Amino acid sequence: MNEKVKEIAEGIRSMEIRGAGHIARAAATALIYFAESFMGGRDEFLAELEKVKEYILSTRPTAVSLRNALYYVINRMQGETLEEMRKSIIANAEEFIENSQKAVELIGKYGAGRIPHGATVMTHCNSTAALQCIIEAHRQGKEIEVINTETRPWFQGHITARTLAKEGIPVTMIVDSAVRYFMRDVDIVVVGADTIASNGAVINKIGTSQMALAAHEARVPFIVCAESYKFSPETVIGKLVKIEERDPREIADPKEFPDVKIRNPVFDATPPEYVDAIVTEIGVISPYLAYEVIKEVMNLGVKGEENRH
Ligand code: RUB
Repeated sequence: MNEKVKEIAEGIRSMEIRGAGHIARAAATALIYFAESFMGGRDEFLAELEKVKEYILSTRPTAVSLRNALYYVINRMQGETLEEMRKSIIANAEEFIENSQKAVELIGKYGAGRIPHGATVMTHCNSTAALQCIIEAHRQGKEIEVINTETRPWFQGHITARTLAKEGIPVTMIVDSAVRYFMRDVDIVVVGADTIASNGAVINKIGTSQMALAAHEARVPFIVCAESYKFSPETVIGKLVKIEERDPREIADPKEFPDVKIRNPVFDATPPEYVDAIVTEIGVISPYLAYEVIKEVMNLGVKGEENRH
């Protein structure tokens, strides 16, 4: 396996590269490295491409962005000769990366419109798309402040808090279990997503669904920011989103807890009834329109051969 591809794949597995958008762009970048450096014949190229795809797919199971990025690049491949195919993979990957960056910018603009002047915003984990909305609202001159969770066990909230503080946005970091306690001070919740199912359920960092429940109870709007490639075509045919469960040692040393089972699921599903809107680059939609996004953007049944199985 190409060294650069390995480096990226293992970076995703070990969470050095993390967050659904970053993972997707990294997967596309890995395909560029693969295509650029491949030495061999046309048939070997196709066989090796399949192996690279499977290898990258194995790194993290929940974020559909990874899968959609790989399929975007590979399913659109054109050409008969090795050189044509190589060029096509590189062009498709560059197109995916560019589109995904533009999508985040647009989401920022649309999402910022939802954040009122003077609002206290709550967020969870570290989402580029959610942060883009919050930062854009601040840049538009809205006086906002943020309450963010530390996000155990990986503490992605530390990145979020530092990013917001650097932007000059007042930010208060809390433990994950303090979400309901603080919800009374919150005007809007803005989070990201790893995957959106066809019924509008949002799969995001563990704890997101508790935040949604607390927001629902306090009648606080709950907004999800997600590029269209985070919508899962597979869920249309009833496939469930696999929730990644990571090594328990990320939480505590099992040796210090003999006879105790430690579990570490890292994502959860928030049902659509707790989601007020999903901000995509296509526009702001109700979670109940998730299927329409999948139909429009993923060309279900045309390019999505793999999704039928
Ligand atoms: C990250 C996470 C983020 C989404 C969206 O989990 O749950 O909220 O991936 O992020 P992890 P983005 O740290 O386990 O990858 O908006 O950057 O795509």
